[in-house]
Amino acid sequence: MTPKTCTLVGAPVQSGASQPGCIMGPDAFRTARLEDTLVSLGHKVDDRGNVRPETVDATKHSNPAIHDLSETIGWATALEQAAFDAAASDAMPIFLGGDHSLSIGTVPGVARHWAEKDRPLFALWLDAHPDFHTLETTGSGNLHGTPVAYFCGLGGFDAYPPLRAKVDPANVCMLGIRSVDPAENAALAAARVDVHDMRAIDEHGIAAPLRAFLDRVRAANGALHVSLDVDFLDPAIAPAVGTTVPGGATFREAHLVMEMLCDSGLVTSLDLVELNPFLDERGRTASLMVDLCASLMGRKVLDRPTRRF
Ligand code: 5AB
Ligand code: MN
Ligand code: MN
Ligand code: MN
Repeated sequence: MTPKTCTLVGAPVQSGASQPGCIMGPDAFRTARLEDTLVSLGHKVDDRGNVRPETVDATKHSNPAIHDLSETIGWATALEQAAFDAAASDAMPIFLGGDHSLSIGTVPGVARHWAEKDRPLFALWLDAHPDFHTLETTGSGNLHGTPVAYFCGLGGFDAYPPLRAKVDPANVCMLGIRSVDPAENAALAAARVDVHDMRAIDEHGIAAPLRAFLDRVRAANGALHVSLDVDFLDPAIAPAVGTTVPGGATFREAHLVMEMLCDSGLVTSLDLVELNPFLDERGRTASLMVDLCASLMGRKVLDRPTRRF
């Protein structure tokens, strides 16, 4: 793949999850040699260190389950600007989480950049969960369950920062889904999001829906943001996450997704999220996430063009 400048943006957010630990995520990715790995693939790396959240006034919501709303808004505000700046430099921003509430900032930030360039933003959501709750429907009050509904412009987010650029829900594709709450199920159907649950992947494989989505991105001259939640992966290979769900993507399914994304040349930004190093076993999940990033950024088994059958 053509060499890029990868801009690393640390986002040690943990206010959106129920268990502490994601605060250590960016340092674990650095310890697992993300930078050296990208350099060995021929890329330049610009590590901008960690973002710090804005301070916002205490905010209350009528849903009593919600916790850490002001802190999460503070992160989202700072990350929206950091993501916009990182995308504007024409590099490849890689956001190091942090829990998935960081996408409340990163996706709108890159969407604002691409809106200015008149290119539609598409999003590939690799996750066990659709993260499609609004502030009204979340039962756990864990705000890492809300980013997609927010950046797709659904109602019920008066407390979050006003969206400067939204993502059309028709431009979102989800793979690996296997835990959906009833309110999310209804909202996903109404918004016509392209959701592929693990049952569909078992039956048809993971390549077919991804290929169809990438064809749509290419036809629209779109930009593509990829959001990789550790719990997309099967917990047997990726234990370091607070929200494990059995029956996730295998090692090869996950690498195949990354290899196909690499071949497509369409990916313009990436979130690596939900890594909780406190729950890891000798760094194996952090290392697997770095290896998946390497596949996305050009690591190949054979040094020759991919054969098509
Ligand atoms: B994650 C659940 N739907 O709302 C909720 O890990 C899980 O970013 C959300 O995908 C999981 O609490 C959020 C039950
Ligand atoms: Mn998630
Ligand atoms: Mn998840
Ligand atoms: Mn999670």
